[in-house]
Amino acid sequence: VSRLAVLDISWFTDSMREGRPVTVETRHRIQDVMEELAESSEFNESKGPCLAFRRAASVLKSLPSAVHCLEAIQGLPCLGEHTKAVMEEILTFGRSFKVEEIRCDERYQALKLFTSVFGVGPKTAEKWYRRGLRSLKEILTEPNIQLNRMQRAGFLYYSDISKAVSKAEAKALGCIIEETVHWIAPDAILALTGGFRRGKEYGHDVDFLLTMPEMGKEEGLLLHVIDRLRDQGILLYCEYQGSTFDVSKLPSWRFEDMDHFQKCFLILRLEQGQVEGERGLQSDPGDSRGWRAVRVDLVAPPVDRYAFALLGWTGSRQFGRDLRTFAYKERQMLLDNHALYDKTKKLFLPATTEEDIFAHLGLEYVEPWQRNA
Ligand code: DCP
Ligand code: MG
Repeated sequence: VSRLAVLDISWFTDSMREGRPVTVETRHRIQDVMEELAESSEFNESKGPCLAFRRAASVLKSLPSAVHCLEAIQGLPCLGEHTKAVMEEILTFGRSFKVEEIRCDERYQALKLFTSVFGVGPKTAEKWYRRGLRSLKEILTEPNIQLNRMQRAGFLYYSDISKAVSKAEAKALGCIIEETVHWIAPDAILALTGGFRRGKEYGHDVDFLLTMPEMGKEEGLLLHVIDRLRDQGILLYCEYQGSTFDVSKLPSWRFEDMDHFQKCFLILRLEQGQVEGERGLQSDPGDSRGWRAVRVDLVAPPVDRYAFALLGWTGSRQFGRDLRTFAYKERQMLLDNHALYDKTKKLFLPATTEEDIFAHLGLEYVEPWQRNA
């Protein structure tokens, strides 16, 4: 909601009128509009348009310079009629009437608010909306609403976990996780993944991958780590999911859901003193608690799947989607977070590093910081 409030693109028309170049910031604002349209399509279960708007945002993100005229967008890939029409509106009038209409829509506002709670997906949000609920307060005070454990944690830590996590905070959590994992198993393999591995300054959570050098030894590791975090008094919430990984299953190139590795979704307590730098914790001014709650994901694949999991969990979501589509359409290969399968040779292609996977695909290695599609 706060992001919507700051999204005012009227100044953009002034730049156009005065012939000033449109800055990188402009691009971010058009990207934001595309993301909002994608989100709105997602709420309407329009998968096609949703992906089209996300792809458009991604194309804009990758441009070396700002778009400031209609001719410039004509030559761009992945921009369909719908997307182009919206961009045309923005470039001509400095605003998108369609987006403005969406922003004012009661259902969109409610669904966006409800899904901002950890544990609340579009289906639950829709259900609450249909029951006439419009605010978080109404949900908490409605006697007939049964929240599950994850949603209760989502509401309890709402103000902390809806605040961005900084790089310094991610680093501090990295130290805690590393110390915990290596205290249990000194030879465990651990990696920071997600947006922070791609070099992002801020994220919504911190993602880690861990495994053991010997196959099968990773099985009890995650539960040990959870126990140890609990013993340290920093485990505020834990949702553990055991492995449902089936080695005989072919990878799915349309893979969008969660993978089948053992994992846990956590909320951890991070102390001010553990975060380096002047600014320390990302907390409200005047908040003197000295700690904040942070969302952390830990995923534990077997070591022979580690490279695939690392590639998948490093993201970005759009980069993963594009890579899987490339593998399928250009190489007749199926790629997901678990494996790579060559359909022509009818063979699983093993990989111990991400470099191996790019090599199998006949691609040059792409560094994590270049994967922010
Ligand atoms: N991922 C995936 N499929 C899922 C969940 C995650 O492919 N069902 C991948 C893509 C993401 C990465 O894992 O880039 C990490 O997931 P996050 O949702 O944490 O996304 P990011 O870390 O990229 O961004 P942020 O946490 O800043 O929102
Ligand atoms: Mg993340």
